[in-house]
Amino acid sequence: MRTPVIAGNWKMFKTVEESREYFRTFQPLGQKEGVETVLCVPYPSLPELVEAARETDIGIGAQNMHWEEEGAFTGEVSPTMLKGLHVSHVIVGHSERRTHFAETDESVRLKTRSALDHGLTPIVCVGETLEEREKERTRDVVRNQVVQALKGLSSEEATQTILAYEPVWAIGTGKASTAEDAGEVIGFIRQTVEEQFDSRAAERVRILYGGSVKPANVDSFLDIPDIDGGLVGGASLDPETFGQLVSAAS
Ligand code: G2H
Repeated sequence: MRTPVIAGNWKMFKTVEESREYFRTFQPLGQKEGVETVLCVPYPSLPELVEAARETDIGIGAQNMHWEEEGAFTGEVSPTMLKGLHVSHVIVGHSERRTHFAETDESVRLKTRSALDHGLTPIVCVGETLEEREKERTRDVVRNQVVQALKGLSSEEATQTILAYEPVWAIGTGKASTAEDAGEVIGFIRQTVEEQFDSRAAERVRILYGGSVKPANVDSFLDIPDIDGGLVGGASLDPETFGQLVSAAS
């Protein structure tokens, strides 16, 4: 009943020219029956890729945004600007932003609210650090991040978000969580959504796993019923590899 999502997060990689080149190869590979494919790319590549993806089912997303529509916020990009480009998705609260750019639960909440208000699908990232996992705080940390991010939304709005569980220790390290561990935390996130909203929201909201997803391990994640797809960094940078991940979900 939930359409799987395979979302690429290019992070700070690829010039506009490289993005154009990538998309030429990726376009036929990225459109598969029954899968929602999204590419979240650096701001400069957005106009080019939105245009290239116009006649396709591939969504083009940003990796961050400010929550205000405009203002004196040097270096920031607003939801109105993204919407004006026909961007469909935006990653919110990625751990790299929480760690390196002082993103807080409150800014994540404001961005999630604002994305929905502007018709953008927020991909809201949560996940514990290695230290938190070792102290057995995973559930507390993840529950708190989910509850704070979705605070104030209606049940229907909660279903319009995409959540991504990305254990920080598995990001870009090549060391993925086991599918069982990821499935357990994602099941717990679904339960948290049920407690915060209702069972309908819990059944409908898509929850992805992120952290060193690659062709060799993607099936193990997709086999877990609670896991609705992946948020993919490194393995999304090559169009053929990323195409394999989309195929795996179809
Ligand atoms: C986690 C993920 C993409 P990678 O950050 O969001 O990156 O797949 O490289 O671990």
